[in-house]
Amino acid sequence: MTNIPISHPRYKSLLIREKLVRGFDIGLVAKEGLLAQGRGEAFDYLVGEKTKVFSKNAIKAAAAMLVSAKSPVISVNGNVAALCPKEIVELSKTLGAKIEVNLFYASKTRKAKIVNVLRKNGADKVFGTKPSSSVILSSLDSARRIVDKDGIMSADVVLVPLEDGDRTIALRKSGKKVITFDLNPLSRTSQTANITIVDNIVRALPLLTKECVRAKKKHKKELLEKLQLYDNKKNLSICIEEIQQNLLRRLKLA
Ligand code: PTJ
Repeated sequence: MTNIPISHPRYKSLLIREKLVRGFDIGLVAKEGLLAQGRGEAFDYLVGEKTKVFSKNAIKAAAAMLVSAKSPVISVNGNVAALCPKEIVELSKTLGAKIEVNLFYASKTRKAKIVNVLRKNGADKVFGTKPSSSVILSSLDSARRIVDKDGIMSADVVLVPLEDGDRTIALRKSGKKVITFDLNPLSRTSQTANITIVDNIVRALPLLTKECVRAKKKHKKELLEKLQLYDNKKNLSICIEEIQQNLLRRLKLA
């Protein structure tokens, strides 16, 4: 692993990049996953590489939705497995949620490695590996259409971090609620999910778990009221406006 000096102004961002590169080297991450990380980094730069108020609002709404869910499922891909396997397992244990591995660039070997890393980090069971449990999610042509009948197919709420737009739409069409982490507020996933957390998953996932611990102590009625007040489109507009303001400030400084 490259030695990144702690004094580097973008030390944290470079560490995240290194995690991805290592994930690629050990076979967790698809080549295309490195490109996805680059896209994420660009947007992270634009939002200021911090958890903003709009991210915190989405995290609170996501916690309310996950804690109120009957059967929440967390979908894991290569990038997520490389960036935050321990944190994913922690969230699943906090919620009693299932974890399913679901890949866009399907590969049996990569799937097995991802399952392995999740198990090493404490996951008891990982769905999405048994061909006898596989079913097809309709309205979707990519490999992501193959889901587990006892995992994603049985879920009422699905957390799909770093996702491609097609599946979010297909999941919504099948009646499921979708929560995502996506640094790009303009992506189709961001625009079509019920709740979009525009933040780096590395920063925001531990915050979501903390918020779920808090939400579990609240009455369901209070959580549902909070959810009704949350407006994803409005929250995304606030995020886009903030990016615009950041850029305008730069223009004035130049
Ligand atoms: O492991 P696989 O085969 O399932 O493939 C996973 C990737 C991520 C390659 C696949 O889902 C893909 O191609 O995704 P996209 O369409 O590139 O979308 C990924 C989204 O995640 C983009 O909008 C990025 O901005 C965003 N993103 C990337 N890194 C992060 C992120 N969002 C939050 N935190 C990040 N660290």
